[in-house]
Amino acid sequence: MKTTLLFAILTLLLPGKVNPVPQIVPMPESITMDKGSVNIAGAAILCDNTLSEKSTKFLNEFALLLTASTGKTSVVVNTLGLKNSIDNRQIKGFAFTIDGSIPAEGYEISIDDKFCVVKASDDHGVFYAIQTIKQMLPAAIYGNSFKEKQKWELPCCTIKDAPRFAYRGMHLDCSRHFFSIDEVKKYLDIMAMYKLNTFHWHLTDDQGWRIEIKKYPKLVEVGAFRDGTAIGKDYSTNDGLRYGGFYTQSQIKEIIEYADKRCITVIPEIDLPGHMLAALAAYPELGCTGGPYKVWYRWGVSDQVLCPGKEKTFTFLEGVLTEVANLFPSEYIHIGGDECKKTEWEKCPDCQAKIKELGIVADEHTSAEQYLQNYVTTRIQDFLAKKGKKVIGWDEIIDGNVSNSATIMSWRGTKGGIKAAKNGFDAIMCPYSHCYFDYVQGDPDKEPLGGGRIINWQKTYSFEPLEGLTPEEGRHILGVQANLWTEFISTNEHLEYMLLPRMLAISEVQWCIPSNKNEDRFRASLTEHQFPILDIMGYNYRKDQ
Ligand code: TNX
Repeated sequence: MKTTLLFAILTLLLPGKVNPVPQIVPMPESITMDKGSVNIAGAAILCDNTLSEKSTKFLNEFALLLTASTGKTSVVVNTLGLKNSIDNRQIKGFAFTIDGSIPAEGYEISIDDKFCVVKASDDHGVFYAIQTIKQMLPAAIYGNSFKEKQKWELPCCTIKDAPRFAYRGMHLDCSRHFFSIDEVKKYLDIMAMYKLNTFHWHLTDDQGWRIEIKKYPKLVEVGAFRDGTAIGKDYSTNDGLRYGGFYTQSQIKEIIEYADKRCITVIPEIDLPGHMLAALAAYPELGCTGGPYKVWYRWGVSDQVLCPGKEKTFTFLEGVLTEVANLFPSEYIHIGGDECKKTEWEKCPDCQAKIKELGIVADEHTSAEQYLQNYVTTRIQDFLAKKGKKVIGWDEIIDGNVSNSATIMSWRGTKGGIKAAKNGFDAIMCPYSHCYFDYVQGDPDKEPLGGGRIINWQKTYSFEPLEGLTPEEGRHILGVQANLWTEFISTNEHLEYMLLPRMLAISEVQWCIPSNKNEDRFRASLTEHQFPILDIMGYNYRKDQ
């Protein structure tokens, strides 16, 4: 009896311990830990009418998740007297409000023993605050089902957070291999959890055209299917199996809406004028030789590309891009531009006549055919500008002529992005040295099939996107993206393995200020908290650290 009393007195007198820093990825800008916690089982979710309909939906979903997990009902209560309700402390719970002084996509959370108060800049800020709160709860919250003995406590603390970069992208190649609508949705789910906000959807390439275009039905009838696929890395082989698939425009709309509900913008890519064999197989008259062409069964860079010497090529591209621009609400459309071989253009009478007509002359650095590609880019860019769209292109589009206001996606290292920024244009960094998730993550003999270079998460994590730039030039770097090409990836299980955990590493490159990055802290977070979350959510990932 005496000891119990002594123990009780001691507990009251001794100062409690400050909570450990929660294992959140990407790490917030600042976290100050306090003592104590609040149990959020059955907590009310208060908001005021500064919240948009979209943000209120986020809260409703959060309330459903809490109810399902804790077994006690949480509801959203819209209260004009938000401040009074919090000050009265009659109930415990959450309180959400919008505060325009917080930087875009940012939020502030302060948790004491009764309330978790969230101030957010905008819809993204509300959504990201919820993601952070979920990561502060036990991993079981991701199971979305009742856990009897689970404690649902949030540690008392103060968090201030906003992203370092506005563009936080993840790319997916659905041409080389086709991924179903459900698989794409699962991909978007994991992106949203780690605060990525742009999905770059690679929809066309030599090996398959994946987007329905009503004006050109053969693009999917013919272009979406190939008669076989090279086996592994031996391009001389062909498994002889018909392979393909495409997304209808209504499925595309479904994906755009699904992404939007997770604060993700979908940017479609129509890769031109190279990487177009699937379109040429459908409409051979758009090529220099007229074909015949076949949807490609192997990987690599084809000599067969669109013919810019023929006006009907532009009629075609404008028809395709009109439907694409109408379908996708994104500010940007990606027009590819990578790896366009010029072998056919050099021999093609139409291309050569076009070069003459345009008065193009080669110089010591740049061939006439390269300048012809600059002409294609500018012409398509002008066309899309009239539709209110800006363009993004792979860094090849500034080979030759840089006087082009397109946003450059720098993949052949960072030099393309640096060149763009130094010339006053915007760029997104996705160098193959750090951001190519088609490459293997370890010893190629032990890893599932992938590209030849080794990029483990540590390598991705070490990327500094503004290296080599002055602060002024750095402002032109909109952000960072990782690319997942799928030549060697035919199943969703393999796709997730290549994505994870490298996408978590890129999320810190995109979100965190450099001084907040810490490989040891990140590694501990992976093994102790993030991997259990991925397990609960049913993702496949590389476990070796
Ligand atoms: C280069 S990156 C490509 C893709 C390939 C990738 C394989 C880029 C713009 N083009 O067509 O899939 O390498 O790593």
